[in-house]
Amino acid sequence: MANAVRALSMDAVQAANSGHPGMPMGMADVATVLWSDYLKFDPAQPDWADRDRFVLSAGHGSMLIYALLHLSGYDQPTMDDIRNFRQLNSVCAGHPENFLLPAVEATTGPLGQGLAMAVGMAVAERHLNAHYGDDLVDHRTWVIAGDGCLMEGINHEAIGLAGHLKLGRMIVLWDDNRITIDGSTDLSTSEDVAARYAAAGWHVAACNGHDVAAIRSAIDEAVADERPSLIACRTVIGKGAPNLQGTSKTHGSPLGATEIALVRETLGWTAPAFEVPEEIAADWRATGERSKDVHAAWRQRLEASERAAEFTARMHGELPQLADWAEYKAQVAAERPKMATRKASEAALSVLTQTVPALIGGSADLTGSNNTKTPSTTPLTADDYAGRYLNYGIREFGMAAAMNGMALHGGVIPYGGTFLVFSDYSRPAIRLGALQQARTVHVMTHDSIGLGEDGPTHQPVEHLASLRVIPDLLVMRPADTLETAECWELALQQADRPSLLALTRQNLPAVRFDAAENLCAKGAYLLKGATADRRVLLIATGSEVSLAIEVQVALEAAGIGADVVSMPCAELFMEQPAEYRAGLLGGEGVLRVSIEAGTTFGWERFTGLDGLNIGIDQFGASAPAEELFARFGLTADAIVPQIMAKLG
Ligand SMILES: Cc1ncc(C[n+]2csc(CCOP(=O)(O)OP(=O)(O)O)c2C)c(N)n1
Ligand SMILES: [Mg+2]
Repeated sequence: MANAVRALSMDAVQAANSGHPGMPMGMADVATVLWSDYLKFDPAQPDWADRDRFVLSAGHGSMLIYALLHLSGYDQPTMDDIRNFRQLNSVCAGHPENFLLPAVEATTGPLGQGLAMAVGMAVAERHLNAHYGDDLVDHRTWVIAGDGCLMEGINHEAIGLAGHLKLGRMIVLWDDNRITIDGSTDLSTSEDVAARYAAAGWHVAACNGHDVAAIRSAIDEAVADERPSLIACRTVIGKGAPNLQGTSKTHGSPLGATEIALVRETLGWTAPAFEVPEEIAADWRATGERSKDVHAAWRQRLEASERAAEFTARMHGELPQLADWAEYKAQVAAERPKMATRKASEAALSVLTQTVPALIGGSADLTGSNNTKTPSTTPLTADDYAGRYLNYGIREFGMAAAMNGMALHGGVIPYGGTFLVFSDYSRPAIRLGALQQARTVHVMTHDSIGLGEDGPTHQPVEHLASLRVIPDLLVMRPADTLETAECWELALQQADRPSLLALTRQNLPAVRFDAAENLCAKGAYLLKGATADRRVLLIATGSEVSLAIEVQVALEAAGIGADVVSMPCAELFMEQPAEYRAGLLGGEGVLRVSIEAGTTFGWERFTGLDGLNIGIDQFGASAPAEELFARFGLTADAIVPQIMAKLG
């Protein structure tokens, strides 16, 4: 059975003339044992809520999962898909993509992130178990990881979190082949990986990854242990290739026709490429039948459960009716609070976390600054998985990756906070979340020089622009308490993409007084129209919207009409019909001015090349916020003359 995986892998890579045969050939035995004896799965229903989660963290070995899925009886990938490995429109992409194959739990390829996402899946599993019981939620999270996944920095964050939370149902099978692309791992590491995992509170076992009995006993040990487990599976990369196995040559290139013929001889594998002898195919199909009864029994329990509808809706990511929400927004509109948007976020979350039990909050050790904790979100700990607030520790990347894993698991909607400037630390996971269509909400506070005294290390300048370039990520920068509420509502409604809220440390005056319609949904809207003949269009975001209003007042006093457009979310604006966009921003001879306390990069697309872009194209400085806004020219006094000069 393992040789079927080897043959499909080497033949698909050969046909594509690109890919990674070494890892699937090396881990074929371990994976076959996992599929045959342990993994709880039903190919007839890839999205069965209580299936075990399997994450191929070493995503370059994608042929391993494609072979396993095909052989065990999933509808997809078909053998034709495998023949078209790595070709345009094949579901068998170079690296496994969760949006192409239903049974691929996570998109992997950036080493280390798969394992870190699996931590989030294991958190979601325990959390839902605490709420719905063993009858409905009781599964494991399995990971296959390579040397690279363990070497990446994120591994430290991920296993630290998993060990601390005692995620005993998570088991990592480490492809301990001591080879990476450059050659032997001796070239680059002397680390005692087992000791490191043990120090993080993990159970560590080892086995010969080509000895079925040894693999079984190591997995049995891991299953029995209460801690998360790492199993070091000693393997030979490219196992079965007589001249190349054990070398980095098998890592990422086709073996070549000659070597492939020798593999067939060595393994006694006589079937032609992309054919599996019926006897072996039948054994593989039987692995896919293994959990049928377990699945049927689970389905009966679900049907008998009073909470079946609620559980199913939640696993499908449906939002409940937002109780008290309209009242909350109306109250904000009436009260017009002067408030930092991070506080406004907390206020919105207090209402939302009460009505949306799926929301799980957290922060990378900045809870008091990110304002992410609410009365409804008690701590989620190893002693109480039912809690809804994760103290992620100072692990921004690990947090964002775990949030992706939670979202992909389903049943929970994670949000997590840090300072906007540290989005640099979590960015690879923000990107992978967007690619994977995962609903997460990144709460990024202290979103400009407005944070003041902490200085340029803590003051984001280029971050808004750099985050806006990530496809399928909504970057939202609300201007006041009401816009913050609207942005939160929108973020929750994005079933298949992440959002990032950029929020201020400093207080902001209210600028919106009517809650009847969620205007942020349009991405940008006319906040305050010109009274005099319109010659200027001011476009601002977040804390600079109230500044734009000051500028408008000064211009109007000088007889120059100016519109103020609030643009909390450029991405949503770009999704509006062309007429709406042109209606809002268009107009012959109107000077368009952007105002944002960050780099001006990219604003030309809304102001045109002959517009005016007010921003900060340099690093900030350490001082009280008000002095910084003056120092960097973000005051009406500094901006109005520039507009006058430009108007001529
Ligand atoms: C973050 C990241 N950096 C680099 C790469 C490129 N890369 C892919 S596989 C690999 C080597 C990984 O070694 P190992 O995990 O031991 O895989 P093996 O060679 O054993 O299959 C590298 C550097 C990547 N995919 N992700
Ligand atoms: Mg390796």
